[in-house]
Amino acid sequence: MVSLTAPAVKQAALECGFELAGVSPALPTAGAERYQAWVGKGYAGAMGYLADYRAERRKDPRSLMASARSILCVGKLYNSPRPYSTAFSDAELGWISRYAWGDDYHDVLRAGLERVVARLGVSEYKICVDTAPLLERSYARLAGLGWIGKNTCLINQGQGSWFFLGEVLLPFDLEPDAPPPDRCGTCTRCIDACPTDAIVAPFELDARLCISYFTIELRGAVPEAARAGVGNHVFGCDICQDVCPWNRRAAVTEEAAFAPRTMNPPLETLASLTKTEFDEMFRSSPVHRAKYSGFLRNVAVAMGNSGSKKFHAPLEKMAACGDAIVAEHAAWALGQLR
Ligand code: B12
Ligand code: SF4
Ligand code: SF4
Repeated sequence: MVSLTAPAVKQAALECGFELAGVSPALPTAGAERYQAWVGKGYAGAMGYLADYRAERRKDPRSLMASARSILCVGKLYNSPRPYSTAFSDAELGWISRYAWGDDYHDVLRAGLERVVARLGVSEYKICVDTAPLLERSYARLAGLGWIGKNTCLINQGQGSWFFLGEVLLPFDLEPDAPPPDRCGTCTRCIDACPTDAIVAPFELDARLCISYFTIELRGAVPEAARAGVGNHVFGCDICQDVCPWNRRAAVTEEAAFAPRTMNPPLETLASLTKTEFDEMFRSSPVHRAKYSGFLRNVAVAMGNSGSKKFHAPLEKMAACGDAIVAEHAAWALGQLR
């Protein structure tokens, strides 16, 4: 068992495959007020899990583990040495966002954090990766992992912002880290580059306008007015991070599970996938979250935005399919190409 001091706990995290590690107290933060205001403005859209009873639990990490005193916050890089979406102009290819090129991060981070607690020898703990009602960016900022950028992503001065967050709630006091200063300064590149104007103010994102929300979280129809802005994105969006100066020399992961498999496949290939082929192609990938129907919906929108007449035939086929949402988006896309 490792002696339970903050340096030892962070060292254990670094040795278990995390590039960033820091400690914050398990107490309510000012982020909770920002969050309440964000939900109050309706920015969560149809992501009911952000606005329901779990919103209350987000105010205090002790709602997840009553005995929690400290939070070990970790960051794990997923960046690959491949070009950014902003460097691509082939509209006949779909864009899958960088974080989804390899295996699903939830399992990878959880397994890494299980190794950390095993090494520490603690028996009382709670591991969180994304899905728990915990304000991950707020606590990671307090733990010194980075500052919250105007694009709302957590950015680390040395590593950039291409990293996932995970946490372990622990039942003992550890010396906390301090948040780093905001290094966005007068820059507004992310706000200016967002094609759907989803960053409605610095540090404030209206998810109802975000391509990531449309292509991953939203079930049902993408609002028609927003479809042109989605471009060739078929899963997620990287633009506000691609343009960030802190990602110009961003660090690259060594994690084999995040090695890129599917990045910018031809839209025609994606449109022809059967459900079984979709499951096979995106097995253990985050893309699965969009579900088959949602993914084909995204492909139809991207085809409509491509300006390419060669997509007439696959779109005609989609417009005649039994899935009302896919069919409606394909009909819209055909209208765009005409
Ligand atoms: C819902 C959600 C989304 C939504 C809403 C995103 C958003 N910005 O709120 C959508 C679907 C749009 C989304 C998109 C993405 N997401 Co997301 N998402 C989440 C989730 C589940 C909850 C976030 C949340 O509570 N949002 C509500 C807002 C209010 O909270 P917030 O962003 O945490 O923080 C805000 C305030 O608290 C405030 N704030 C807090 N403290 C402070 C302090 C100071 C000084 C300031 C100025 C501001 C400030 O700033 C923020 C903006 O309002 C988290 C996991 C989690 N449990 O936290 C992942 C998470 C934030 N997502 C993540 C990722 C990777 C993405 C994408 C990059 C995926 C992609 N490529 O498409 C994009 C990035 C889009 C973007 N610019 O944010 C990572 C972020 C890692 C990082 N380095 O920041 C997380 C942490 C998941 C994880 N475990 O790794 N996501
Ligand atoms: S992820 Fe894309 S759509 Fe969402 S805020 Fe960033 S640039 Fe805009
Ligand atoms: S692009 Fe500029 S304003 Fe936006 S997060 Fe990066 S440094 Fe901050």
